[in-house]
Amino acid sequence: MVKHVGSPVEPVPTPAVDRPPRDHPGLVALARATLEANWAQAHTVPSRTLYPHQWSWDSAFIAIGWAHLRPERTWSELTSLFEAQWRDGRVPHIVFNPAVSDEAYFPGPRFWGSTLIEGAPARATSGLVQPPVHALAAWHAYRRAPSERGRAALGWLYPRLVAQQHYLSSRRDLGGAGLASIVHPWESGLDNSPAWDEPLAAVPTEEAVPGAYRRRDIVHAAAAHRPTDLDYARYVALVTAYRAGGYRDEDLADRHPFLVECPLFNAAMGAAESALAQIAREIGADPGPHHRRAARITTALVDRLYDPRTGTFHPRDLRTGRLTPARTVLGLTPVILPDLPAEQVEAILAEAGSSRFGLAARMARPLPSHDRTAADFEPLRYWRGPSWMNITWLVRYGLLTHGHPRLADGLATSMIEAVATAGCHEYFHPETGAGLGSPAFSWTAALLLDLLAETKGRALG
Ligand code: 9WN
Repeated sequence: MVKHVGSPVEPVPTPAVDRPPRDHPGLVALARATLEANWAQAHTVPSRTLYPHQWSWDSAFIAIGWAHLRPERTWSELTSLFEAQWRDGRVPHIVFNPAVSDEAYFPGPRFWGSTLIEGAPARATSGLVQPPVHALAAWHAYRRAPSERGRAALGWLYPRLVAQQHYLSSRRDLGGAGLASIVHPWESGLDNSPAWDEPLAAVPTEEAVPGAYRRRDIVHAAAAHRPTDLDYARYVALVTAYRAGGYRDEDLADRHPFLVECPLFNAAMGAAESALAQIAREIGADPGPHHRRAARITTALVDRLYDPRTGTFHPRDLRTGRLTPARTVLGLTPVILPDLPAEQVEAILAEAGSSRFGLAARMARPLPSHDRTAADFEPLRYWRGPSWMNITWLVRYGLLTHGHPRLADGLATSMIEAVATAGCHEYFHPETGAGLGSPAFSWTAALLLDLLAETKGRALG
């Protein structure tokens, strides 16, 4: 079996991935070594080569992993991220490390120009956001390792998490129906998903100057696995448009070429309210408003993004008013909502259990990011087919929430097997389980620890 495809060996000390351990203690040691090697003072980089700064939703997942090893780092990870929160409440999707050169990642701090924007922090950041999984992660990590330090950190985080929700549910409710819109595929976290093909195709690239920027991702990963140059031109055009308006959201509905309501993003926003209700109770605040907001978001998500004809959830393109047609793994993610109605839970189980995604108590292959039977399914390309640990973890979390432990176990086993065979890769071939992308990826290691703790290594037989 191929161990890792098309990505060079990391130039920093990383755990060996040639022969990953197949036993529980060995896998814990691999995950620990991966996270330790990616730790950078107060946060963890997703990958030393591809992503040498702090990423927003990565830090949420990574915080869960640290709860199993060094709980104080859980709180350091989340605190350092929220210290870069903007005055309007947005939590930037990248917080740049000033010690790393501007050229190490594209688009770097100079391109974003955040420090020129009023209300942005002194530390350079991007101007976009990512799925708000932080409240859920903070609560989950706290329950894994409760402590006084943890409770104090929850107290510090709580108003900031509330401000993050407020930003998303007010300034980003561009459709006016109670859901947040994303303004860039990078905000979805599933950047290159076929879900964005339609809305992205409408983004003009005429102003893109050939050679004006140099992609860094394809220095570290195989170009055939990454988004195309045309996709990048559109990504850059979207950032340029948002930046030109000072990253203001007020009149985006009139001028921005990409506005989409994403099922995962909004499911995360709803699940965040449920987690905030738990956090509020723990720190002596009122959980009531959070329960009410969670219920409103779930209702809006079902009304706006569930298609009874396909029996799954789809993103809504606000430019056309239509749901985008691809059946991607995004459609399964509303299962993380604790109050999702039984009809939609059943629909998700049917979609997940179909030949498109292959969910079962015993899974021969890991969960793909896109419909296996689709003509545009690409097993090697970023988010267009490969299996990812964080999505597997989220869907599994939802299955447990809705009382399906055997299916949840099936998902965990398939992913643990993939890591035991290939190492802590960024993503995995959905048919063979071969490792792809960065070979020492932080959220894979972090969530592996969480899965191992819950399954006690059962997956390894
Ligand atoms: C752009 C860091 C991030 C993840 C995203 C993943 C990828 C960046 C990129 O890496 O996105 O934000 O350069 O491709 O798609 O989910 O947070 O791991």
